[in-house]
Amino acid sequence: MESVPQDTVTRHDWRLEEIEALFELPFNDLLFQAQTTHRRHFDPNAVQVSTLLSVKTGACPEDCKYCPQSVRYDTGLERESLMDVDEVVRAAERARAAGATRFCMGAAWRSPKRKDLEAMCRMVEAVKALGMETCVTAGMLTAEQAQTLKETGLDYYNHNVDTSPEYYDQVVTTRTYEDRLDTLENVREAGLKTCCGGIVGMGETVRDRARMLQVLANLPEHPGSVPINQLIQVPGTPFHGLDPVDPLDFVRTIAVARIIMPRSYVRLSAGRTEMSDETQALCFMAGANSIFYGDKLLTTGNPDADHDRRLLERLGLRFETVEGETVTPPKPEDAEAARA
Ligand code: SAM
Ligand code: DTB
Ligand code: SF4
Repeated sequence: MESVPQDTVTRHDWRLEEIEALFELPFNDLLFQAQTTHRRHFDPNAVQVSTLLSVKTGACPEDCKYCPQSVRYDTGLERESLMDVDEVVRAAERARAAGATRFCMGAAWRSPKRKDLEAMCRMVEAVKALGMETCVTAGMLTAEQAQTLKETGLDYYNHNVDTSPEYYDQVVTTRTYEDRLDTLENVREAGLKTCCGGIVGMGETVRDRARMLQVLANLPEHPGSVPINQLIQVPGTPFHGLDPVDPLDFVRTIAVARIIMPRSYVRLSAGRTEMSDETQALCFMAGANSIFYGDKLLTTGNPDADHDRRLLERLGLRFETVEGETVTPPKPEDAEAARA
């Protein structure tokens, strides 16, 4: 078997066999290596906290087989037009009072039209003015669109590769893997930070997971944030009814992401409502250091903020501030008081 390097630095030349060898390690060895890597670069007891808001919901023309927002699947989702800036700001204020440092605005588009992008820019400016980090996910971007968002003050753009290049056509047919990589390049070239990850549990093999992580780690820059989502199976989507992921395999994916992208924030993303507290604890142990916080993701549920606060408290984990310090998550009554 391949020997696995113990002292990993930031590399962009990961070979598939090396990554597969990490996946094959005994669980304890893998977690030890991931935790050791994590401690070298991060406060092991700090978690970066982002809150999501769907600013334009449903009726998306793309056919992503996991997504409740595709117009092609009957998921019973009500479509909603683009939100007003004021409404977005109120949601961001609530998220900030609850302790989130980053506000991620999602729009169900293939790519934004001119007036859509202008509206998103107004949202970014207004949320930025609250002192929060901003993130947008709105589909494919041209170089000019990425530049416009950068000039508005946007910090992160989220665009996931979702899976391996080999499995991609089983997941999405309306745009190519190359399209995704092109948008990521446009985002990077504009000087925006990238948030880029994928989904586990769409029927892919362990090799596909390794390939997906290889693509991410071998990008010219490691993404600033790497969201690892567990598929949320939404009735009406083609991927509803697939076999669930073994929780330990999910933890392994987090651990490998941590080892090969040692300085990125690895986000334990969608799917936490289906995970036990113990599985989530293992994910943090494996090097996850970011979560989506708040009762909703984009259109589906997320654990209650109350539950998350208790979980983090039980684990001795604290929220990271924008300045890189850590704080105890504000209690709802404190958050209420901060709003008043
Ligand atoms: N339309 C934009 C796009 O595709 O880039 C932005 C929004 S899209 C909902 C953002 C990401 O959420 C997807 O790339 C996918 O990785 C993740 N996602 C969507 N539906 C999901 C589901 N049911 N389970 C897990 N992750 C999901
Ligand atoms: C990411 O990787 N996961 C988030 C965020 N980036 C935009 C979205 C998860 C969406 C889950 C399904 C839903 O709520 O619609
Ligand atoms: Fe549209 Fe994004 Fe959902 Fe795909 S993942 S259907 S592009 S909203």
